[in-house]
Amino acid sequence: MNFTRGGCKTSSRMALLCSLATVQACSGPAAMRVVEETSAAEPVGVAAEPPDGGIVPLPLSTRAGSGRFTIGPDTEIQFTGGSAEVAWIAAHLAEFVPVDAATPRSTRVMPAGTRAAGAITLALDPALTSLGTEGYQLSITPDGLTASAPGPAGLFYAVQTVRQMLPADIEQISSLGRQALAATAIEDRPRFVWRGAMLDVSRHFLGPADVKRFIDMMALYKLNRLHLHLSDDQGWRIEIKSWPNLTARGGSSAVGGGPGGFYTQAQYADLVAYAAQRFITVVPEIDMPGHTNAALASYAELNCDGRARPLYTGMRVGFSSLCTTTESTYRFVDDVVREISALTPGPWFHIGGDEVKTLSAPSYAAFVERAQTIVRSHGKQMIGWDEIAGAALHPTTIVQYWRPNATARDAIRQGSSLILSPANKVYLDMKYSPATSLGLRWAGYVTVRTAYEWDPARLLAGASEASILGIEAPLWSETLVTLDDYEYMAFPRLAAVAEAAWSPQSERRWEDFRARLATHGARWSAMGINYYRSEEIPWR
Ligand code: IFG
Repeated sequence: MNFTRGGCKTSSRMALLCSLATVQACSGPAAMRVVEETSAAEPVGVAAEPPDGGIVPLPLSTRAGSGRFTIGPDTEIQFTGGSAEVAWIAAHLAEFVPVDAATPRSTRVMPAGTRAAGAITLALDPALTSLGTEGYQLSITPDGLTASAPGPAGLFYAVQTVRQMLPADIEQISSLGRQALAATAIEDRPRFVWRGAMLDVSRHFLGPADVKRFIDMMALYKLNRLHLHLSDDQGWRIEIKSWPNLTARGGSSAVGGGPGGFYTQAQYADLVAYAAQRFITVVPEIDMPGHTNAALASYAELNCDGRARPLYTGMRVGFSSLCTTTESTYRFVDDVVREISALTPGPWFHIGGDEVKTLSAPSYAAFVERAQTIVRSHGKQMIGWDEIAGAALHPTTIVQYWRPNATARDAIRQGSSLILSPANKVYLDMKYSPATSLGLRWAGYVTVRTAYEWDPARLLAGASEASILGIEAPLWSETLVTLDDYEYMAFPRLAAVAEAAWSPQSERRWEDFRARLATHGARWSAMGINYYRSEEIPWR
């Protein structure tokens, strides 16, 4: 019986795998064979050669070996470094390793330290410091497959690489024959540390299960930052216990007047944990002082005239602002930042700061500086859209560059680190072409090639590689309602962004990328991803 991965259908399977893995983890270095009861036999044979070199993002270095390593029903997965994290990664890999339909198999644990020929080994090796915290080595020979990394993130990324070497149909849980992997030696590590996507869950709300599906898709491409745009004019999407009306009223609507929605604090914490398990750090954004109509509609005291605003379901921007001259605003900011920061293990809190048209420059700068003090008082580093560079920024504050015709001069002058989100290259709510029904076009049409073919280190004069943390692709949801809509706009362009953020600039070529990406359409179909079959890619 086949059923696709992702979503609740497979969570019971994953729970089984994890429980087995956790049991193994406490026995130190262990080998485990994790299989499950599968239904009626399907032919066991050697599957077609896995897609040759279809890995995205392109690894730092790949050397072909000779011969092949066959993964079959008897292949053991062993892991060393016995942490629960590594055990989970082994169980995660076990989801993609072929299982034998012939006979149900129980779990077999090999004595610690026994290396069976033909085994898959995941090994933590702190000595591999040259690979950085996210790098890994992958050695595939006829005798076995070994992934080594100085930290668990590298092992997780090695598994994503192995996953992409296996045929697309491993993405569906079905019994498969033996899989042959070409002998290969890979050494890999990312160019940039910030490889992200942003979900605007405010214009339209996206439920927790859909956000988890999106996280699964991000993980396949080694993305590691999920920025959640949790508030805006049209909706407040996270429970704040000290200001309950923010969700009771501010969370009750959306663009177009739909029902809206919000995450309880427990649901937000669960999303943060789900992302962290896949080495993705959640970055919460509460946009301020602008883009705040949902809050202004929820509490009269946040408005300078003391009158609560009506809910807003349109698509205009720039008309709203917290009242920066009343102390209740700063009590509000402090309470919101405190409650969300307590639920957010990641080091960052994003205050937005974009498109404030109703404040003078000095009033805006004074607000940003006060918000910065509040964010830091709760132990977080502040991030803001590039307008915040008009204020005096703390050295740890990060500027997220988005406006194509801006220069980020003030940010560069202040020596701020930058996240690059140029709207004319990575705003995934931009239409692919005039024929794209979803999305906007104020920053121009963004083709897959546009999203791919640029060098982050040469985008902004004065912004050298050292000041660039990396890239983040926003998905604004004025016109996106369902997960299908997000998937349509995100794929294939998010894979292009992932490679631009991970792979060496000198090795990146559009023609090579599009040929490699051509094999991913079948994988996305197997995963149930509603991707855009761009005519730029020779899908196969
Ligand atoms: N700009 C606004 C977003 C959204 C976007 C849609 C930023 C930082 C246009 N601000 O991008 O709220 O409306 O493409």
